[in-house]
Amino acid sequence: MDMTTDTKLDVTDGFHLVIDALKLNGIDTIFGLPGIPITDLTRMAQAEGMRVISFRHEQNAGNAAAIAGFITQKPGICLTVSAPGFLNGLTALANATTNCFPMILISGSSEREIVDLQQGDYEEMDQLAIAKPLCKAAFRVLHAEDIGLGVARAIRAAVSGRPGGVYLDLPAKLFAQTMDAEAGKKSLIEVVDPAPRQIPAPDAVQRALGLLKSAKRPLILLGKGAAYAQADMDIRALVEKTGIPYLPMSMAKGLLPDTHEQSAAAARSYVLPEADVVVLIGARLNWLLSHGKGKTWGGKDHKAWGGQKFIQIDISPQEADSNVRIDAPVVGDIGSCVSALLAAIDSTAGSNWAKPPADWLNAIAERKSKNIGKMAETLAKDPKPMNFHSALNVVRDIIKANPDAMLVNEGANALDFTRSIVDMYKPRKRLDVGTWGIMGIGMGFAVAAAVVTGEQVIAIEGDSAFGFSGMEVETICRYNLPVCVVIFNNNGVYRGTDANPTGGPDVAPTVFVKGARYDKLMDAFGGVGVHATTPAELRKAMEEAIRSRKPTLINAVIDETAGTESGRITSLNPSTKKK
Ligand code: FYN
Ligand code: ADP
Repeated sequence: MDMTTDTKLDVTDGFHLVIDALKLNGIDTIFGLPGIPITDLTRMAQAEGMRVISFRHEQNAGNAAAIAGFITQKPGICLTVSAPGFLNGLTALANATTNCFPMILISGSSEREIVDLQQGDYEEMDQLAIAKPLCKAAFRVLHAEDIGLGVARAIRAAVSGRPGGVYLDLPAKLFAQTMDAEAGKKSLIEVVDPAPRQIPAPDAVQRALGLLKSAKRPLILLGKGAAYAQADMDIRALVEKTGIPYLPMSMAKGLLPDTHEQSAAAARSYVLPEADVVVLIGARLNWLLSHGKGKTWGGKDHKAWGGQKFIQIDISPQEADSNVRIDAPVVGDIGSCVSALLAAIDSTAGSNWAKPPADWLNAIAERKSKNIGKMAETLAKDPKPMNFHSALNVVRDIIKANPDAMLVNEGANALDFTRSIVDMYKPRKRLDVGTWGIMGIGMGFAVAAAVVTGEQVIAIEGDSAFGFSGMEVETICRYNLPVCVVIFNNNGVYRGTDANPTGGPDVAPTVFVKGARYDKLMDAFGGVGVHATTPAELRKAMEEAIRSRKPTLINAVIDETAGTESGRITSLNPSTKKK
């Protein structure tokens, strides 16, 4: 036997099996940060044609992966080094799980034998155990031949059912393990139907339909689950066919254009307590909806039920009754549920579906036009110094002229004012702080939005919020991404006017350096930094950023007295919170 053929047997290794498994499943981008033991993995992934986006801090890479998952319905991949890098990625993993964004945090880890005996390995940590309670599923792969399986399980866990964050632990030793290339190839799994449709039960659909028919003051609430589902046409058809007014939650803005005549966004505090039947589509009755009860919903105190009946469309069967009774749960994927509801409407009522009573629609229209009129008045003012409204009037025009642009938004006042002032025209364009109201998503989301969509990104940032991920402006410059960051700089958290009551040398805890020039941060990395003190300067700079697609950071100077404590959620501060 000729021994030379044997020694020439093709081999593969753990590094390549990870890359091949991801590629086989259509995953072409990794967000991460190189270091021991995954530096070579990032190099090899790039050599194999994957896009590898390197960040300055893992939390930002993790946020990028999470939002890439939301935009694409494919799990976003975040790759980190062991212990400290892994821990830095965990906030993003937990946030992704909380928000139902599919992502996979892949971390290198230290040697199991040493970790388990606590012998003090380099970056020793039992990462799998720590990740478990913070994500939807967690797996560890010990043998190269199981890499395909581990990746397949991670993908299924991330995107099937209610999406979420998944942890995949890859010990350092695994990467160098070799195996026969052909056997390696065979060990990989191309996941078939990773997020299977879940068809709602016909009786659940009929129950929902019956309730809807009985409604005198119906309301549809669209959440980010509805945006995630990419069932845009059917959702629009349901809204328009039934004529029911709808309220978009923050990241569902644009699912139908905010200028749609059935949008009740500008009459929010009127419709919630007045509605008699509410259809929740991919929205949870959590704190953002006052748990479905209390004064927001017309209850006599914050614990009291307002009398509404609820239909809830959700993929998670456990979501119903989490806060108040759900009279008609419809469990399934939103695409299937909405189309089943549409079909049921067609077969019972055809084109004769009775639109909601005119007095309900007229009352909403009246509130809306009053609020919109008031808003228009405020936006028309040109105060000196510039305030949130006059600055956002510019952003509003820019988004209207560029409806494909991705809008990233974080802060307190910078978040709340942007949400109500800046209309969105297309689905999944508004990316923000989500279920936790988390700060720090800004630059990670901006990078991912640019990388994944290729569209212009506009990030509207409070000056405090920006600080959490600000160093990633270097990443934005390095990859030459079309990101325009606008910092609403009012010299502090909420505003810049707090004083130290003792008169001591330290400034108040909420106050930053006055007159900070964030724009110079961008100059340092070769991007375009602009200092804007008027709406005209802001407009010019934003228009130029969009025209040139150059990385741009605009330091928009806002009146330091503008802004309230915690924006619209002041009441959640313990000193003002209701007992
Ligand atoms: C909305 N509104 C408008 C418009 N859109 N008026 C005129 N024109 C337009 N287009 C009105 C709307 O009717 C409300 O007025 C008000 O503007 C605010 O609307 P919004 O933002 O939809 O409503 P609200 O009450 O703030 O919503 C509650 C919430 C929201 C909890 C869903 O505040 C939210 O998403 N918050 C997230 C906060 C967060 O996470 N912060 C980060 C941490 S900050 P009225 O109807 O008169 O009420 C840490 O400190
Ligand atoms: P919002 O904050 O906008 O109200 P939430 O994050 O609270 O939105 O709610 C999203 C809901 O959508 C979750 O309950 C989740 O289970 C559900 N969801 C996510 N994706 C889908 C889908 N494809 N089909 C059905 N429900 C989904």
